[in-house]
Amino acid sequence: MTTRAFIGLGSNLDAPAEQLRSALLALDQIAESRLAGASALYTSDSLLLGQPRYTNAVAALDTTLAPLDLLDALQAIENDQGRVRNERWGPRTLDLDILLFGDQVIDVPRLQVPHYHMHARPFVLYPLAELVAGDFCLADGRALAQLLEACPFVGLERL
Ligand code: A4P
Ligand code: MG
Repeated sequence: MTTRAFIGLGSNLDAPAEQLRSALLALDQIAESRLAGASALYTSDSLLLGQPRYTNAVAALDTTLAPLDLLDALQAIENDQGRVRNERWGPRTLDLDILLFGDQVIDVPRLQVPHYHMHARPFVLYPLAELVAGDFCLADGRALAQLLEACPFVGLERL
């Protein structure tokens, strides 16, 4: 069965826009998966003081992989693009998060979906809104339109 997943992409090191463009090509190469769409790129300040500005985007990926197999594939792409995991939340060449996996709610040690905090992050919600219909709801029932209303387009720059 094919599931549409939404992937959040983020980078704040080593030419972030290029990192995201490479990552989009790599997403389309994942086994049993096809890139179905991608938002524009957006820049915004880091949530953490003192880190470089981030570039973010959201991609739609149609896949027949199981969620944890998709997570493995995403982490392999992060590693390929030079992701070094020192400190949690540290600056990174590439962060790939599974925002949504069809209408599934997943809560296992390695994977929580919908991605925590996505409902309050403009750099996730506005790019996601480019890829879905106006009445779109997250797997946990929250309406995207309401989340956008509560999360102003502040500090985001659409490239
Ligand atoms: N994991 C659990 N659920 C998921 C999921 N839905 N998708 C686990 C992906 N992974 C998930 O991830 C740590 C572990 O989370 C994984 O091994 C996986 O099993 P990580 O990517 O190594 O850690 P991280 O990215 O440092 O943590 P996290 O929580 O993803 O960081 P955030 O919350 O993404 O924060 N400011 C702007 N403007 N834009 C940004 O993108 N990002 C951060 C990082 C801070 N500030 C930012 C941005
Ligand atoms: Mg992450």
